[in-house]
Amino acid sequence: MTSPMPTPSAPRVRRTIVIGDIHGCIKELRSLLEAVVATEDDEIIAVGDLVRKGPDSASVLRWAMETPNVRCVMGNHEQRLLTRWLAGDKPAKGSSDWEMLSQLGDSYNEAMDFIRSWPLYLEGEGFLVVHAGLDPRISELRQQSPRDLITIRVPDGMHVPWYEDYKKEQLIVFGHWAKRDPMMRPNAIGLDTGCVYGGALTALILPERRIISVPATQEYQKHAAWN
Ligand SMILES: [Mn+2]
Repeated sequence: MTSPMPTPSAPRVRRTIVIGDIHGCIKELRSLLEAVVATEDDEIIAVGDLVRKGPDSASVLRWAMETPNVRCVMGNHEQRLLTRWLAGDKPAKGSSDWEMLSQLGDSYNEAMDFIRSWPLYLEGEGFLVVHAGLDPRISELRQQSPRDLITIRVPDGMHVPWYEDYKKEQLIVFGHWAKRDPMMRPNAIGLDTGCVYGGALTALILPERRIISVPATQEYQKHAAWN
């Protein structure tokens, strides 16, 4: 038997791997990175909400801090953490924030400073990564409100999700809205498949638009309404 000749290698396109809402699910994050065969040549972008709700936010933050090819955009949970930290509020003993603080120990301030550096969105070749989405009635990205970028689902005064009215070509990759399955449209891809609720952790590989998910190993928190 002859083995097939290796095909002459085309110039390798750098992959961008976008990862949905992690919420402290370090185990699933590690399996997902294995499943996509992530290397240091890949650009990895986390869509926000790396922390809270789940089992080990400290380890997820450490991973993001220590992996040079990882970038993150700001989620609503990071924003809330930051707001409290900047106000000098200490998390209540026994809360999950307190647990994260104790686990991070001396690196807690460093971790908060790190989160503070995360942008509200990241743009790449033909795509934009943002935690929640944007108001489709506002065409200038810079005029979007931080609140919308971080929390939007159904825009004020509208009756449908923001992406129903989003008509531009640029692909928006987002998280925040937990669904059973990734939401796939030509110009919008939603990656929050509710890992912390016992769903799955999902990655999108660009530019090929391949989806890879790993199931949650347990239901870390109850989700009121899957849809
Ligand atoms: Mn969120």
